[in-house]
Parts: sequence; structure tokens; C-alpha cells
Amino acid sequence: QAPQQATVRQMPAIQDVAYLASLKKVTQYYIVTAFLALFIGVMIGPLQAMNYAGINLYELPFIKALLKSYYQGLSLHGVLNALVFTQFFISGWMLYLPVRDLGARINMKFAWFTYVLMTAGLLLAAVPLLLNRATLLYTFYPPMQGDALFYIGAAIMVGASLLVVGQVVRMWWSWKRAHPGRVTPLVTFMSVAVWMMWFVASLGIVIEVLVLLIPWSLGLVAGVDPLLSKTLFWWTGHAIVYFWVLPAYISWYAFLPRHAGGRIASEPLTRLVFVLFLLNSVPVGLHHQFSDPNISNVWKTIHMFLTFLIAVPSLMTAFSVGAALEDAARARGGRGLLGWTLKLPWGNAIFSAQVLAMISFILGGAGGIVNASSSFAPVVHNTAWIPGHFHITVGTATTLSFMGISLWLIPHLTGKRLPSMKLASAAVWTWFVGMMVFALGMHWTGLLGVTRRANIAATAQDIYKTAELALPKALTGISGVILLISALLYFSVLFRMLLSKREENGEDTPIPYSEAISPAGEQLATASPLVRVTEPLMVLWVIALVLVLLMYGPVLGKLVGNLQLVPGWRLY
Ligand code: HAS
Ligand code: HEM
Ligand code: CU
Repeated sequence: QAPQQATVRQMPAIQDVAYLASLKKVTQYYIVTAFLALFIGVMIGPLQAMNYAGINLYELPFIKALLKSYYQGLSLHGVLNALVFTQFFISGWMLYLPVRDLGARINMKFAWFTYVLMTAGLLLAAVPLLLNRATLLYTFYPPMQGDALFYIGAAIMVGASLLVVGQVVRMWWSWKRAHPGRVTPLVTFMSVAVWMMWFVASLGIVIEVLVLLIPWSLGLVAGVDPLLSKTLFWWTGHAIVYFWVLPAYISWYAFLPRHAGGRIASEPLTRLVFVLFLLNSVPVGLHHQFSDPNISNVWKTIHMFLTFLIAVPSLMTAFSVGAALEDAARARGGRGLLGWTLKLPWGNAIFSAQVLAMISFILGGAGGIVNASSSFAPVVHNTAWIPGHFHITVGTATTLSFMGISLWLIPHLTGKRLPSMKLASAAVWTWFVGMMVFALGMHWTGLLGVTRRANIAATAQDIYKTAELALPKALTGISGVILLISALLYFSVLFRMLLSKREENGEDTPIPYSEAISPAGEQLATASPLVRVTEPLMVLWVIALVLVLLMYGPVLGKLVGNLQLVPGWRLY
């Protein structure tokens, strides 16, 4: 098809200036809170990388004053980066986008209330974390026990995210009622599907925390069942990784082609991808529990195959977004089998951040398939390989995408200008290089048998000092330095931007909508069968819930029928 000049989708205008300003402000609060959490979280990362290089920095007086132990630092790092940064960013991003996409009017008081509630939950949980009274790592597996305040704060945070689900789904539903027969616009469709998936996903952790952990930490019940808790945790804990990455997919599909000067490949296919995630993201969590007792191999194997199945929509994304980029590059005169990639706007940090995030995700995804395969899992489980895997998924695919997005989103929300594209580019490229080196070092160290979550630099054991470990350990240490520089570059750009004066109307930096080569159309009556079967998200939501109950019911039933209550431990 001959490439055409892309025309931007006309967003419905929001006339009420005060309303638009308040909507942008609440989104900005979410996004800025997210990056503040990331800033603190990421500053601890290099210390951990040094640990895996065999260098113990935790005895330095300055560090000792801040962190009681390696594990307090690791708990803060995991919670702030993986749980707080992601949830706040996503709650702002996936509230703002569908509202603008539909030109809808939401209840701003409720939106602000949700933000305040989420922040209150965060602050409550932060108290015991900072006081070393919830040094449980971000998975908080019992019987390790923390102060009740930690679990209560976490419950409030998750509860607040469910209020966002309610607000977005309700808004979409009123739009449907006001526009019978219309096809839901793509960005709204993707956002609603992800929020619905998160609702189904969150039920596991909600039950775990409300029914098991809070009463136990308050001393109302004497014991807790570790395996039941862990199983409920991974009900949520696997799907949460798609809650982290799908908001980046929204940008890769809908906005990235525009940054490259091109078009979305296919809207109907994109809708199919998101429906597959809604249906299949949750019932796969047992791939985190292959080595746990009391869960039958039959169920572990079923979850393993369902995990392979959930890689399919990501593979579809790779080909589809890849095609969109190729379309864009060829429209700019790109030639050859791979030569077209040179025509992509690599100097634009908004673009390069997200494409480098995607390249990192090809490797992270491949590693994920290894983790999920029951024959390989025993080799890599609980080794440094696993942090290797997730720093190129959540730590790069998600984080670097969100960093790239922030470079246009903050100007759009605030009317402030990006102070320096050069520095932003330097931050983006060093993050990518740093994480590639980190992943190489950590995957390699893991294959040589070094465990994750181990303060190896503080032990005298010879097994961590063999000659074959020298190179991978050195790589990890070097990556820590590169990533520290990268983070300082990125945050200096971000904070300079936030602290600068407002220079333009934020609408001058529009939401970068792309046109589609194959659009979904506007009217359901004339739309393709694929568009029509993907439209009833409410029905698909119910099916998703039923599938999870089928795939988890028997496993949980057996555990509940055979409860093993044990008292709590404090190891710190
Ligand atoms: Fe994972 C453990 C399996 C995806 C995060 N994962 C983790 C943990 C985290 C995490 C945090 O089966 C650690 C949990 C803990 O602390 O114990 N993971 C998978 C599989 C996938 C996967 C099969 N993981 C993710 C994503 C994450 C994430 C996404 C966060 C965002 N993971 C596992 C397993 C474990 C695990 C086991 C447990 C291990 C253990 O033993 O403990 C799949 O969803 C991956 C599918 C992805 C692909 C790649 C598609 C590529 C795309 C980009 C295309 C690029 C283009 C660019 C087009 C198939 C979409 C072109 C560029 C040009 C220039 C042209
Ligand atoms: C764990 C380094 C950024 C999420 C770790 C570990 C290292 C590390 C070495 C393994 C610790 C261990 O197993 O003992 C770094 C460095 C970073 C960085 C150098 C960049 C400067 C990030 C980002 C995220 C993230 C951006 C997510 C958004 C996590 C999580 C863990 C972890 C969830 C697991 C904590 C646990 O096992 O409880 N990090 N990291 N990290 N990191 Fe990072
Ligand atoms: Cu998983």
C-alpha cells in the first residue's frame, strides 16, 4: 500500500477549561508521584548491582545510616519500582487517555479522592518499610511477618486502583449507551480491556491481604498458610506483569507510529490482542510455583501451556508494531531488508526510548519462555537469571517506555518544555546499554548457580569467588555504574522540566494519535466480524473471570481443604 500522509485523529474537544485543567492536574499528580517513587527506588539499584559484582557497599557509614540491611534496601527497591511507580503512572495514564479519547466528563472530585486515597495507602505502607518493620521483599511471602500497617497500606493502594477501574468502565459504559451501534475508539478499547484484566487479576492479592494477612498481622488469628498465601499472590503476581507492560503497548500501538511518521498496522488485530490478554493473563500463575509442594503436576502443566499461549498476543504485537515501523520508515524512503531501520527517528528520545524498550523486550520475552518451561525452570528458578529477566521486561520494556512517554506527556499536561533532547537521548541510550549489560551479567551469573536475593558480597563463601564468575560479576558491576549515570541524566531532565516555567498551552503538544492502515471503522453494523466479536467487553470480562475460577478453583480448593497454619517469623 502506498504510504499516505498521516492525519491525526480528531479528539472530541473539551470546552470546559476548568475541567480540562483539573483533569490534567490530577494526571500530573499521578505521574509525578510515580517518578518520585522511581527516583528513590532506582538509587538503591546500583548498590545491589555492586553486591552481585562482589563489592559490599552496605558497610559505608552513609549507606548504613539509611539502610539497616541489604534486605531493607531490596524491599524498598522492589516495592517502589515495581509496585508504586507502575501503579501510579498507570492509574494516571489509563485514566487520562480514555477520558480524552471519548471527550468524556468524569466526576473530578472522585478522581481526586482516588488519587488521595492511593497516596494515603502508600504513605501508610511507607512507615513500616522505612522503619525496617516490613522488610519482606516486594512479594511479602508469609510466614515472614511485617507490621499490620504495611498490609493495610498496600490494601488501600490496590483498593484505590480498583476505584479507577470503576470510574473508567463506568465512563465507557455511559458512552456506549449514548452512542448505540458505535465501535469503541481504539485507545479507549485498550484501556478498558486492561483495567478489566487488572480487576480480575487483583482478586487474588485482595483475598490474600484482606482475609489472610491483615487478621494475622493484627494477631486476630494465630497462624497463616504460606502456600495458600503464595498461590493467591501469584494469581495476581503474574498478571500484574501485563498490567505493567500493556499500558506501554497502548503507546507502542497507538502513538509510536506517529512519532515515526507512520500508521498503525491494524486496529482489529490490536483489539484481538487486548482481548486475548483479558482472557488469558491470569490463569498462568503456577509457573512461579513449579517447585512448590501440594500442587499437582497436572495443574502446573496446564498453567505452563496457558503461559505459552499468553506469549502469542505479545508475538502478534511484535510483528504488528514492527510492520507499523517498517511502513513509517519506507514512507520516509527506507530501503532494503533491514536498511529501512536507519530511517527511523533515532535521535528523538520519545521514539528511541520506546523502540529500545521493545528491543529489550524481545530478549526478555524469550527468557520468559525459558522460565516457563518446566524442564528449564529448575535451572533458573531463584537464581540471578530471574532479576536478569525482569530488568529487561519491567525494568526496561515498561520503565524506559514510561520515561519516553513522560517526555511528551509532561509538556502536554503542564505546558512546560523539554529542556534538552540531547540529554534526554543520552539518558535513554545509556539506560538501554546499561540494562543490556546488566541482563548479560545477571543471566550468566544465574546460570553459574548464584542465587537471587543473596547478599553475596557480604559472605566469605568461596562458591561466589570462582574464576568463571569473574567476568559476569564484573559486567553486572559495570552496568550498575552505567545505570546510575543514566538515571541521574533522566531525572535531571525530568526535574528541570517540572521546575521550569509554563511556556505554552499544553494542547500545543497534542496526544500523538496515529492513523491506521486497517481501521476498525466507526459503525458496528458495517464493521468486520473481528471488530464485532471483540466489542462486547463486558461479556468477555465475565468469561475471563470464569476461566480464572476454573483454572484456580481446584488448586485453591485443595489448599483450603488442607490448611497448614504456622506462626509468623521476623528474620530482620
Ligand atoms: Fe516474566 C518471572 C515468564 C513477561 C516480569 N517476570 C518474572 C518476574 C518478574 C517478571 C518481575 O514462567 C519475577 C517475579 C519474582 O520476583 O519472582 N514472563 C514470562 C513469560 C512472559 C513474561 C512467558 N515478565 C514478563 C513481563 C514482565 C515480567 C511482560 C514485566 C513487565 N516470568 C516468567 C516466569 C517467571 C517470570 C516463568 C518465574 C520465574 C521463576 O522461576 O521464578 C511472556 O509474556 C513474554 C512474551 C514476550 C514476547 C516478546 C514480544 C516482543 C515485543 C517487542 C517487539 C519489538 C519490535 C521492535 C517490533 C514473546 C512485543 C522492532 C525494532 C526495530 C528497530 C524494527
Ligand atoms: C532487584 C539492580 C532498576 C525492579 C534487583 C537486583 C538488582 C537490581 C541487582 C537483584 C537483587 C537480588 O536479587 O538480591 C537494579 C539497577 C537498576 C534497577 C542497577 C537501575 C539503576 C529497577 C527498575 C525496576 C526494578 C527500574 C522496576 C521498575 C526490581 C525488582 C527487584 C529488583 C522488582 C526484585 C526485588 C526482590 O527480589 O524482592 N535490582 N535495578 N529495578 N529490581 Fe532492580
Ligand atoms: Cu509470571
